[in-house]
Amino acid sequence: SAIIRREDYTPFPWLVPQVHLSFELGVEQTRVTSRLTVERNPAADASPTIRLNGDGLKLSELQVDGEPCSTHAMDGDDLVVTLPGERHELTIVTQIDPAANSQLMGLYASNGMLCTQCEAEGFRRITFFPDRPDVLSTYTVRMSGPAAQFPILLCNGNKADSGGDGDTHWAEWHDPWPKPAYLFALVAGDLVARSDSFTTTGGRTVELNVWVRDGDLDRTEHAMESLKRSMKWDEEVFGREYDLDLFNIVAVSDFNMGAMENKGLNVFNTKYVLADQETATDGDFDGVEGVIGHEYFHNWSGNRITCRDWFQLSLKEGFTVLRDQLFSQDMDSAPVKRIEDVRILRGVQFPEDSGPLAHSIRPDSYREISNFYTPTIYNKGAEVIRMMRTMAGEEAFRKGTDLYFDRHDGEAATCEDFITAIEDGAGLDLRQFRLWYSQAGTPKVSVAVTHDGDTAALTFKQDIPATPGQADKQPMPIPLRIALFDRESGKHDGEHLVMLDTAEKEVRFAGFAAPPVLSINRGFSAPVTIDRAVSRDDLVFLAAKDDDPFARYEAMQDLMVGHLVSAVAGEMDSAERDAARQDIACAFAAVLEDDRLDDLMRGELLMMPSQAYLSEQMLLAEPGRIHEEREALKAALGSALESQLLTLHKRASALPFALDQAAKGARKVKTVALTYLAAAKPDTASDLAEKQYSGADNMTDRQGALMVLAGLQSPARTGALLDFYNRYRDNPLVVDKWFSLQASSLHPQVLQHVKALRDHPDFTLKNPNRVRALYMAFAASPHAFHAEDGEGYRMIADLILELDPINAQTAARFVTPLGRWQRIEPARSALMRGELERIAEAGNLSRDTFEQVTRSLG
Ligand code: HT7
Ligand code: ZN
Repeated sequence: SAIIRREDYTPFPWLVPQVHLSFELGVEQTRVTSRLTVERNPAADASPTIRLNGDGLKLSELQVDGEPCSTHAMDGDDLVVTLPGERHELTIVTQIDPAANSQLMGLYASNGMLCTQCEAEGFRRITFFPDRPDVLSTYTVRMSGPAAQFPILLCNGNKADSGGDGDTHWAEWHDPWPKPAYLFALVAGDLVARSDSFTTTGGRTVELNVWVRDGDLDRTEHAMESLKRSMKWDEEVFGREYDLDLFNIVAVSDFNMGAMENKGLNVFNTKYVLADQETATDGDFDGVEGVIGHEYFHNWSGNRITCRDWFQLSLKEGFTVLRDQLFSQDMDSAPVKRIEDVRILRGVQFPEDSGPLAHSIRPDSYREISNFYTPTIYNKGAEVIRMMRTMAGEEAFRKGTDLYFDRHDGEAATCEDFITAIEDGAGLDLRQFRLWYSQAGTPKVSVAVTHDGDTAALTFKQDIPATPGQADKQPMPIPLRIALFDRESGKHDGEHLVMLDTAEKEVRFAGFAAPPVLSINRGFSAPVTIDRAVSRDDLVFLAAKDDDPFARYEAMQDLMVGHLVSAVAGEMDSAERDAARQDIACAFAAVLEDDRLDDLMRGELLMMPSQAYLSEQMLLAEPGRIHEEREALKAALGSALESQLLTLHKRASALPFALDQAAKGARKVKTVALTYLAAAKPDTASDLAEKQYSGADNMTDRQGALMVLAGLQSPARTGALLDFYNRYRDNPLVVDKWFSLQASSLHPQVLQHVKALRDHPDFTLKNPNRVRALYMAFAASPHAFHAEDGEGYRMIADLILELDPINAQTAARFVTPLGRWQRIEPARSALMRGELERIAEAGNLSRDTFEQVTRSLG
């Protein structure tokens, strides 16, 4: 398959101002009649032909200006029509089979309903069309079908008309806002809605609906409230109002990603709509709020201004992730949200940036665009724009985004357009900063502190590692928020923003009679790793005293990471190990006792660095050793702090259920306490977890307890798992949790459990949520996925081969864990590479999986 390059972009030679679509809907056969008005594009080179993309389509009829066409040819899957004049009308008829569409791209059937997913290139599976984001059209859509099977007919925009004759009914929809084909959507099915309304500052009353299957309605309140909060927040914080009279959200259970921002008709994975106390954890509630916000915010950052081409994907995704992160910060605990976002970035994006799939946030080439919906485009993309905000300040940044929205409204824009608007509106010089868009790799910043007389000097160095296709890098501007603490008073006299924009830099600060303690990258102001020689004493100091919550969290993490990395490397004798563990236990004790902390933050400070993050700190990871040392540290802390952890668990258990931060925090620390106790005192923890499980009146407590039990070899384990399944067997999202908990557990027999679960009657390769629930959880499990004999790797490779013909997008995502082979010790590395080679040799691979496997092999 061909490589598509950013530098080859040319505008499309034709404009398609109007599209009329007519769908005669059926689950096994849908007939699509498309009427396109096409005009020559004055801004492009003229062409005698128009290329209409198709993917697996059969042409039933083609007319040009009402006459059968004889001047067309197929070029692969595309339809190429020769057109003599300036303006024509094309009529195209295709027949498709939604029930056979297991890829879940284009028009597909899910649970008896019909829905679409068109981003990035799904529209070409419905009808022949210039399926590229820079072709914007106004859509009028007629849908007709059996009224009993599809009582609800939804499409983008506003409903213009509807009617019926006998058993068949129809609806006509019109979307006044020109849009690219990837934002097209329709839904037909037997659905019910929670309805509400929102009045914009401009006085427009918007009808809001959340559509779900009958029986799920009482789990939609949180989604609706989140939507209303999002609409209000975007008006207040970014000055963006909604622009239609209707906003529909539909939940579907078969979906490749989280949700999709189709104009006026967002389609969501049920996982990000349905939530109630009994079946959703606090994390699930937060996920619903975040994704509802994200898709809603796309109405401006994505729909009103879209992308010129798919290389600009981060223009809408990076910016919208930043917007949803800021929204959730404002709705919930800002410091905790920031810590969670950094944890995701470092757990997922940093490994991508240091592996064979590393790419810049504006890539130069791809084979399959679906492979570029990555943590780099999304999360690093958000961090890059967040740095602009840090450098500009909030007010000036808002001037920049206002200018961007004004200047490019209605356009298909580029990242360059965004940067220029921020430069002009916020008054920044971003010439050198543009390197963040073109250079991949996580910069490493080293810093040393020296002290002479009354002056402290900080010496910085930056180094950006080589990544595939980019051997040499240039220094980038790195905004580092820092503070220098006086050891005596435990205070600092103000924060500084250091711009590290050269390979090396020295910055001096006067007024320090003694060497200060450096707090660096506060708030995680730049997506970099910090390398510095820092004493455990200084980390303990910062862990207790730093007034920046992220920096305090970071000090706790560094304390544990420092110890674990040395322990894994075998650099510590037992006395040194004891001393390190004691320091960490002291820092934990301080956090447990600090009554100025809320429990949400306390939970973060007590969180152990993840296996993925620890592996990232080592040149060649030894998964087994990291896992052992991590568990040993947990056990040591559980032992040293047993009584405090028990007290914490008891105190937190006394709080009744509520969705406020205090109650959420209490639930969080309860399970954190259990995990440490489980490592140290499995019997005590098993009893406590069993009680927490059976007494739970909410899913957070129940799932937390079950997670702990699932990892123990205790007699209570089987009973609790069985009870959980029987309680929730009719709720697919909770059954997903049941699969995940077992696949990610600390139990030594996880491999066998996963094999058995693969044969469970509720397992299916057709539902991405279920596949991810079992196998993504498994691929993240250190001891099972990385089993020494390679069985875990073999299982993931087998899954990829079996899933690829069914759902290539989902299959390709499982290549990533095997792609870590270059960063693992030699024996496992060879086994992982061997599995990648086995996949590569299989033949008949999808473009998605082929691209990921070849890139991963390097
Ligand atoms: N913009 C949406 C992307 C998306 C997607 C991409 C490929 C295949 C399936 C997909 N479903 C949704 C989601 C978002 O970022 O908002
Ligand atoms: Zn998005």
